[in-house]
Amino acid sequence: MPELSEKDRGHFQQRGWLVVRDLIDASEAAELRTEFELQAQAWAADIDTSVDDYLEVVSQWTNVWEHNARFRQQLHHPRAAKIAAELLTCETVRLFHDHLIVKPPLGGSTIPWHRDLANWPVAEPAGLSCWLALDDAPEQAGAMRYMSATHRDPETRSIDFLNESKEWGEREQEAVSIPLRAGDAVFHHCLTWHSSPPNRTDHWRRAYITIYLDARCTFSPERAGWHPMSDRVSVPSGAIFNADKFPLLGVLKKQ
Ligand SMILES: O=C(O)CCC(=O)C(=O)O
Repeated sequence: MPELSEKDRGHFQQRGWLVVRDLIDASEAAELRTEFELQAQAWAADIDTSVDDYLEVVSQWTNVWEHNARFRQQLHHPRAAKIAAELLTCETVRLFHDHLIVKPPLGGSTIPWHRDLANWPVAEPAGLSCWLALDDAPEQAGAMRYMSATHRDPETRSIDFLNESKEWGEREQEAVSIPLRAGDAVFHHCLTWHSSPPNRTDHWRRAYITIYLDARCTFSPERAGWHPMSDRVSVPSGAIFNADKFPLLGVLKKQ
């Protein structure tokens, strides 16, 4: 029984993003927020600093699943991986990496327009992100923005996040902002241009993002510049990713 309707799958194919309401329920979102707070305290204690000082400086963490059992459980959420496989029209998906991205009250920077694949050491355009809202994320809180249908545009070189931003000119008006409630998720294709503004509310904006690849995707370090995941790869260029660091997550049909 598929998780998504044909209409949902068609929406993703056409626009390059899809909102899935209530991927997790309110109590699961609250659990993940508490777990984040505990984990942030532990990370701060590791470097002998207060959690408040730590969170003033650090706002992104990758491979959270390796540090925290509750996020590991979330990673294995059966619906999320199944939806990813349905959207990628493949039988099995693999984790590329997870990350937590946090924008504090009245803080966080603009994440400039970019496409994910341009920065990944992955050969095939067969990946997507599941951006799961842990807090309500209305437009003013730094909600995700997309340029619909740009996943169909030709591939482009990577954007240097610190020094450049793609300007859309008048086309900026076409950008869609995706306000979410805690527990909702938006899935976006690895070629869809996206960005997010700073958080202008007095609430936290925390998101847990899982990046899925079609399990057949191959390592291509030549394709992107330095990427933090490349050090975790133990196979040669052109080979399928090693499952110890890039585990299989969703199987629609055994291969
Ligand atoms: O969380 C954000 O503000 C940006 C996330 C993003 O760019 C991504 O998930 O690819």
